[in-house]
Amino acid sequence: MSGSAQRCGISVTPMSGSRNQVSSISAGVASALVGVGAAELVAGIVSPGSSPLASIGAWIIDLAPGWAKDVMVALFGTGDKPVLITLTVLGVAALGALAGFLQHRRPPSGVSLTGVVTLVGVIAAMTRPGAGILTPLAAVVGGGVTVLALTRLTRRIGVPARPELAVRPVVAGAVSGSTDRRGFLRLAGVLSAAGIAAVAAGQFIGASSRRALDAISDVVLPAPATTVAAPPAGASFAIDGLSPLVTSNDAFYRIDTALVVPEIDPSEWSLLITGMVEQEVRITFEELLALPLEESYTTLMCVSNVVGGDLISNARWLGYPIRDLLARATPLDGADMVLSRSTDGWTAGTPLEVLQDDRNAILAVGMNGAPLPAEHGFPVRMVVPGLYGYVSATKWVVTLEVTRFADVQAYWTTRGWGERGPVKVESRIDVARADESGGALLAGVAWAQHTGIAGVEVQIDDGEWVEAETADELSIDTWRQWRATVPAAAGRHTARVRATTSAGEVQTSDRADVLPDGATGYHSRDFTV
Ligand SMILES: Nc1nc2c(c(=O)[nH]1)N[C@H]1C(S)=C(S)[C@@H](COP(=O)(O)O)O[C@H]1N2
Ligand SMILES: [Mo]
Repeated sequence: MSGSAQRCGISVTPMSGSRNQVSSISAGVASALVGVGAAELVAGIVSPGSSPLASIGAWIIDLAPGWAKDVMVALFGTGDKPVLITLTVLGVAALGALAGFLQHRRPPSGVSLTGVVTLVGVIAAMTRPGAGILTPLAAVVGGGVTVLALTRLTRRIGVPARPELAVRPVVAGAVSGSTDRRGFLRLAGVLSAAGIAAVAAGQFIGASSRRALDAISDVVLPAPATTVAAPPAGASFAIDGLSPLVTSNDAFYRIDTALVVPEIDPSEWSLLITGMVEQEVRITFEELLALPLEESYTTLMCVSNVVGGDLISNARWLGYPIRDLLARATPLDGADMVLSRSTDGWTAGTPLEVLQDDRNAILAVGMNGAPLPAEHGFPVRMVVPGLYGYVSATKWVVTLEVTRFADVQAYWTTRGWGERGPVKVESRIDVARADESGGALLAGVAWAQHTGIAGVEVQIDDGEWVEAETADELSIDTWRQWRATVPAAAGRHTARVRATTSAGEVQTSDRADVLPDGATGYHSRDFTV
């Protein structure tokens, strides 16, 4: 049939059934490919970990039987990832074909199918390690674009071929004459190609930042020049429900303003020490790793930790003293603050003297024997014993500007939080329950970083304060476990705890809110004997 005779889309014979089917299937494939392209672009730009294709692919890998994985590796070697992506794209196209067919036959069944596939994409992405709040975005955008394209395209195909509709004038713009049909197929083809190009672009964009993430597992930390002894057995009580003395990286609390975790290629990272210094100093990751690194235990905590809260964790850090790096730059007289800046612009203002005294204020590269996890500041962060995180613990740190409190304000200080942020002595009850003795078992942690905990007392209801047993001190910079077995009659009780620092300061019962510089007050917990 020659198409040149018909141009204006007016026809009394709609496309035959099989032609309509070809069009609807093409529409479905094109919509799916455009959608997946949009999804991969979004994923590549926003967070490569959320690529729905890669997540579904990874899901398939997880679910696939061992032999299937072996076959993949045998057939494709290390190229199995692109192959998997290609296969998944083909699968999406096949689902798209089905959706197009269904949407044309029985709308909105194609849209429903798209919804289901989108949901699978969201779930696959959300269940990957490191999923964040932006993770579902890519799949949702992809699903939305697919639905939009699918409904628009299938609307142009006219009606399903049924005998009673054989002589029905087609709606304006519907695909009818062969020219229009060709135009339609060409449009579908262009959309499909654009979709595939977008998938490739998304993978390409994502790959560069994924390289940074892969870099974490590539980092080999040097042996510490100064090691810290393993925690003595006496520093931990074996009590169910008591916070472990050292927090695992996975369980470590996380607080930051970063919607998208900064991804830094360590080979491109450097730290600049600038501002009120005799000479600027720049140090690369390689140079930092070559320095004599020191291990230390420091308990980090957030100023937003309410009494009894869990925004506090303890780790064994590996890093280099900031004091020694500052010495290279030689701060000028009059400077009293170091404004540390993260790659994403976040800042903390730390008293200069705190970074120059003998405490373990470090540029940390290691956490519990591993490189820093991305969420905890990879490749380099600050750790400063004795200060809340918001004035000291800059993750993804790239600049230390020596300056003055009078001249600049850091991120949270401009928002009403205290300028200096020394930690306050606090204690927490993790465990309060009846025990075999007929009384109650209480246990928890107490902290006053860089001062140390001398003792802990507990109180049942409004009784006498009694001394709790403290575990051995790991370091004055870490929290300290405590436990107590106390007599308690049958019934409901309230337990309270308070700590005394090594400087003799008794924790105050005055309740203070977290704003502006940290909560105070006694933690209490109800229990029944
Ligand atoms: N770049 C950057 N670093 C940051 C923050 C941030 O928002 N951005 N938050 C700080 C705060 S308020 C705290 S309490 C600690 C928390 O560190 P963590 O997430 O490793 O526990 O990081 C600090 N470092
Ligand atoms: Mo914090």
